[in-house]
Amino acid sequence: MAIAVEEIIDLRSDTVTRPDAGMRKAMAEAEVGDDVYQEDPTVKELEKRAAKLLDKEAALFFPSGTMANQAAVLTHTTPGEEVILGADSHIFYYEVAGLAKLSGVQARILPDEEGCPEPEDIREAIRGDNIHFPVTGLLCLENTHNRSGGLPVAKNRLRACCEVAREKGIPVHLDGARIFNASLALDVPPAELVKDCDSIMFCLSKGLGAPMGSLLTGSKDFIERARKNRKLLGGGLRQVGVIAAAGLVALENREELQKDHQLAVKLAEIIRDFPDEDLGLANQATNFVMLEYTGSKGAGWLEQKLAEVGVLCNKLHDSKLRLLTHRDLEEKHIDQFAERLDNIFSRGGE
Ligand code: TLP
Repeated sequence: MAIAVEEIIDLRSDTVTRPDAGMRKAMAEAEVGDDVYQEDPTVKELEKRAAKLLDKEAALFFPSGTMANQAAVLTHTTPGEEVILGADSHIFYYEVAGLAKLSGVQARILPDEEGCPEPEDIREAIRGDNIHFPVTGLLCLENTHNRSGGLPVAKNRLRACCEVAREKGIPVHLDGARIFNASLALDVPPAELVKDCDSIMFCLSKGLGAPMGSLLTGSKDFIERARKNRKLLGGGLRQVGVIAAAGLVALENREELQKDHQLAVKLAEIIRDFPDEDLGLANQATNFVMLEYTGSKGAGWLEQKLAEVGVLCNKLHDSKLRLLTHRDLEEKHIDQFAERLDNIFSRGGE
């Protein structure tokens, strides 16, 4: 029996959010200038706002989170150094080996299934003074942690990791693509959460709904050096105030991420209570829901079946699907998800 798919329910990522009417209006009315000459007033305003929000000296606008992360690594390190980071971190796992290709550094990966490496593992990984060893140049952390299922990393845990690095004079970069989700989930102001990190990247184009853009924040000196590296990476932009204007609106959406977290709880309950014994909830945190499917046909089969009934999600590995909530979804979409999932299994999963 074919199901009429009235509306696609896109749970692949919070990156699928589209700019709303208010954002588009702000974009149309934005004052602009040439940002390579640092003459775009809207970009400047956004950078000022971002720095203030995280209590850092300065900020720099980037087209994407990946470019901002890579520019941060490039700015903190010297080729031939070693960077310590989680085996499941976005910078290591999803950034096309940029560490090696762009910065010429070696990755020293540590277990981070729970969202963050152990401070003791970091301590052991930091290189000592030995003629055979590379120099440890940087520690990278991530909050919320994508591949562990959107886990928010507690303030004290971040602090403990940063302290180990600081003792050895090693800078810390935080991939805070979803730092405002972490802040809401932990009920800790964002500036306090990132206090011990030297540089922080956060994204406007995920749950906050902007069409593109990320900010890198840190000291004035660091940001000036990062500006040159952004140019090197091809990220020197011109009249980009039209995009920064959307970013300023996006920053006002921070509290609304709470709605995404609530929808994720509802989605998780549906999955947890689902009567098929092969299907269950692996975990839920912030706006992430991880569905576990242990049936013999595999999670790829379920991903395909869901797509056929208009539910899009991403397979994370053999038995897990990743479903993210975001601002373009409402409660009715979660109800529709439940109906469509029911339909797949009541048809015997054929
Ligand atoms: N994450 C995307 C994909 O790249 C996997 C997603 O759909 O979750 N850091 C973290 C923690 C991220 O989750 C992402 C995007 C980035 C950096 C990169 O941001 P963009 O996509 O702007 O380059």
